[in-house]
Amino acid sequence: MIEKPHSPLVMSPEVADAVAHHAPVVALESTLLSHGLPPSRNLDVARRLERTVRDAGAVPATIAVLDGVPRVGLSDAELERVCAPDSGLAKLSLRDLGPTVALRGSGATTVASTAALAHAAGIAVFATGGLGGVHHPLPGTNVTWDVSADLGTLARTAIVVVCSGMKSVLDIPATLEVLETHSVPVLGYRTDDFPAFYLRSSGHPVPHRVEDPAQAAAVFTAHRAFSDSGLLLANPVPVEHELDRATHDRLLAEGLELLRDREVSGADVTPVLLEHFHTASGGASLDANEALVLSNADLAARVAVELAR
Ligand code: PSU
Ligand code: MN
Repeated sequence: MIEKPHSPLVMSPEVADAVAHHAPVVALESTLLSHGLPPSRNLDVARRLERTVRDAGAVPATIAVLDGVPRVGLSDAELERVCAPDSGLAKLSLRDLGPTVALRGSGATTVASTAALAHAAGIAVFATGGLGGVHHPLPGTNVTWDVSADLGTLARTAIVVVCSGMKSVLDIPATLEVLETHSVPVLGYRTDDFPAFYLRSSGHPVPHRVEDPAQAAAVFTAHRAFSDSGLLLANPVPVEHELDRATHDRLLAEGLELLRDREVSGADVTPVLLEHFHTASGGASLDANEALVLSNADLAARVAVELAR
C-alpha cells in the first residue's frame, strides 16, 4: 500500500498563526490575477483584495505554486512575481498540482486547486470572481466534455466559495444541474437570481437565499453535519458596476466567434474570453470584474468572521 504523503504546502507565518488560533482567514486565488486581469492592473487588485479582507477583520491567504512549493499566503515580493507581465506562470488546476510540485514548476491556482489547497491548510472560506462550469457544445455537436474541475472539486471539498456566479459564456442551467447532482448548496446573497458575473441576473433562480453573513455561516455549519461538499455563495456584481446588457451580449457573441476562429479550447478559453471583454469594452468589463472580486472578498471575510465566532 502507498501511504498518503505529507502535504508539501507552506503557509506564511501570519496565515499559519491565524489558522492555529481559529481566527478568520480568507483564501484568494491567483489565476484571476495572472490570467484574468491585465498586468497593468493585477498587482493593484491583488493588494486591494488583501486590504479588503483585512479591513473586514480577516487574514488574506493568496495561493500560488512557486518553484515547486504550494504557498498559502504570499509575501509582497511573491505577489509581485505572480502579477509580473513576464511571470510566465502556468494556469494550474487541481490535476496539475502533483506534477508541478514534483517537477519544481510554478503556476497560478484556479478555483479547483485553490479550494483544495485552502482546505488542506484548514481555511474554510474562499473568494473569487466567477466559478468555472459546463461549456456549451461546439457547433455541430450536442454534447460537451469541457466541464470545469471547479465543479468536481466543490463536490468534495468542504469550503465556502464566494463568487458572482459564472461567466455567461458557460451553460448556466447545465452548471446548476451539475452542482445539484453533487449536492452543493447554492445560496443567493440578497438575491433570488443566480448571477452571471458581469450581469446581476442569469435569469435562473437560486434554490436558497440569505440576507447576511451570519445566515451564510449558519447554513454552512448546518450543511457540514450532512455532507463534506462545498457551498456556493453567489454575490451579484455591485449594481453600479454591472455591464450594460446590450454591450455584454455583443461582446459575448464576438468572443465566441473569436474562440471559433482562433480554435481556442480547454484552459485557454476563459483567459482569451476575458481579455476580449476587457479590450473590446474599453475597460468597462475590467471595472465590473474588479468591483465584483473586491465585493466577494469583503463578503467572504465577513462570513469567515461569523464562522470563527
Ligand atoms: N474569476 C475571475 N477571473 C478568472 C477566474 C475567476 O474573475 O480568471 C478563473 C478561476 O481561476 C476559475 C477559472 O477557476 O477562471 C475557470 O477556468 P476554466 O473555465 O478553465 O475552468
Ligand atoms: Mn475547461
